[in-house]
Amino acid sequence: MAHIVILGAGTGGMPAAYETREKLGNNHEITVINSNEYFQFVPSNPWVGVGWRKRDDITFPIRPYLERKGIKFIAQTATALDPENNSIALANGETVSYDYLIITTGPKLAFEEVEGSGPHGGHTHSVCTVDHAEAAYGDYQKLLDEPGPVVVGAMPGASCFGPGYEFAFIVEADLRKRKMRPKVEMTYVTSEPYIGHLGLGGVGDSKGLLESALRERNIKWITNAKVTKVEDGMMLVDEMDENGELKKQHQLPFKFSMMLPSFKGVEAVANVDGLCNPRGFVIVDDHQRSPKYPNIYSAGVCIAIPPVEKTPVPTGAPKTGYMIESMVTSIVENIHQELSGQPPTHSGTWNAICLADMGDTGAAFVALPQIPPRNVNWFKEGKWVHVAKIAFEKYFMRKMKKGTSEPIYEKYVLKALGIERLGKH
Ligand code: FAD
Ligand code: DCQ
Repeated sequence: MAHIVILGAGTGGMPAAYETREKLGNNHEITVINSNEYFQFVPSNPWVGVGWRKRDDITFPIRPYLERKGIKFIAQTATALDPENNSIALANGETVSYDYLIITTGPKLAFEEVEGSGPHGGHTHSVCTVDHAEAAYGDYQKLLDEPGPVVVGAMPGASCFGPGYEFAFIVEADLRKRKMRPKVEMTYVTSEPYIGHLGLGGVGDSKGLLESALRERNIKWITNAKVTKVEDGMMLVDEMDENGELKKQHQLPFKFSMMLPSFKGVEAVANVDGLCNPRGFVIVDDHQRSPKYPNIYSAGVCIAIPPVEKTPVPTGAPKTGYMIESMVTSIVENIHQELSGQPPTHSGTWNAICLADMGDTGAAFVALPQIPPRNVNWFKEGKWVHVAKIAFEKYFMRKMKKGTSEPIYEKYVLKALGIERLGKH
C-alpha cells in the first residue's frame, strides 16, 4: 500500500485527489494538505471584487467531500519539505510522510517585488484570492461613494493577465450599470508588450479585439509598463520601448487600483535544494516529475515553464485551468504505472483554453500548442462567453464537490475543438 500526499487543494489539487482515488482504488492511502479548510473557485474572484459574488457563492468546506471518498484532509500550511526523508513539516509541528508527493501549491503572490503594492499594507488591491477580492470590494464601495480614477493591470514579471482584463471590463460594466461611468477615468497598465499578448504572444486576433474592446469602453492603456513604486493614490510607471529602454515616465493618480502581482513558488517548496528554479517553481520533466526527486510530481501554477518569448518588461506564460487538469491526469496515470512496476509515460497537453469574462460579454480563446505558430489559434468575443463562464463556475463547483472526473460530454465538447487531455505538450 502506498501513501500519496497532495499538497494544495486548489484547481489542481482537488481533481488530483479525486482522480487518484478513482484510478488507484481503495488500496492506497491518500492525504490532502491545504492551508485553508475551504476550496475557492479562483476564476470567480474578480466578480467578488465588485460584489457580483459573495464568498459563500464560490467557496465550500473541503473536508466532508474528501472524507466521503476516503481521502484524509489536513487543513495546515506545510512549512518545510524534506524530500530526502519523504516528509513534510506542518505549521502545527506535526510531520506527514509520503511515498509519492503531488505538489499543487499554486502561486506565492510576490507583492514585495514592487514597493507599495498589494493589499497587505500597500496601496493596490488583488483579486487572486477570495480574501483579497473581498478587501478590494470594500474599497470599491468607497470608490462608488467618492468616484475618482481607476488603474487596473499587471505588474512586471506577471504571467496571469486574463484576470487583469476581466477586472477592468467588469469594473467598467458595473460603473456603467450604476450610471457612474462618466465620473471615473480608467487606465489599464500592463507589463505585456502589447494589448492582448496575454503572456502567450497573442492568441488569434487578441490584440485587435482587446484593443478595440478597451477603446469602445474608453479605457486608456500603457503597455511595456514597469510599475516601479506605488504611493498612496499615485502609481509610478516606467514605460519602456521595444528594446527595454526607458521611453516615458508616468505618475498616475488613482482612487482605486487592482494590479496582478508577479508569481513565485511558495516558501516550503521553493526552499528545497534542487527541486525548483530560481523563482521557486518546481522543475518537472515531460511526465510532470521532478528530475531530482522521482517520487515528487507537480502540476499547476507552481511548476516551471519557460516564457513563450522574451519581452521588453519581463512576463511569464500563464497556466490555465484545462492545462492544469491535463497535467493532473497525466500524473495520476504515471503514478498508477509506477505502482504497477512500469516507468511513467504520460504527458499533459499544455494548451491554453480560457473563458474570460468582460462584464456583459466575454472572450474565449484556445491556444494549442502554447507557443506560436499553432494548430489551433482562436480568440472570439461574445455574450455567450459571459453565460458560458457562469455555467462553467456552477459546473466546476459541483464537480469539485461530487468528485467525478472528466465526464463524457465534456470530453466530447473539447474533442470537437481539437483538444485532448493527454498527449505531448
Ligand atoms: P491554486 O488553485 O491557487 O491552489 C493552490 C492551493 O495550495 C491553495 O489552496 C493554497 O492555499 C494551497 N497552498 C499553498 N501553499 C501551501 C502550503 N505551504 N501548505 C498547504 N497548502 C498550501 N484559469 C483559467 O483557466 N480560467 C480562468 O478563468 C482563470 N481565472 C483566474 C483568475 C484569477 C484571479 C487567477 C489568479 C487565476 C486564474 N486562472 C484561470 C489561472 C489558474 O487556473 C488559477 O490560478 C488556478 O487556481 C491555479 O490552480 P493551482 O492548483 O495551480 O493553484
Ligand atoms: O478549469 C477551468 C477553469 O477554471 C480554473 C476555467 O476558468 C473559468 C476555464 O475557463 C477550465 C478547464 C476552463 C476552460 C473551460 C473550457 C470550456 C469547457 C467546456 C466543457 C463543458 C462545461 C459545461
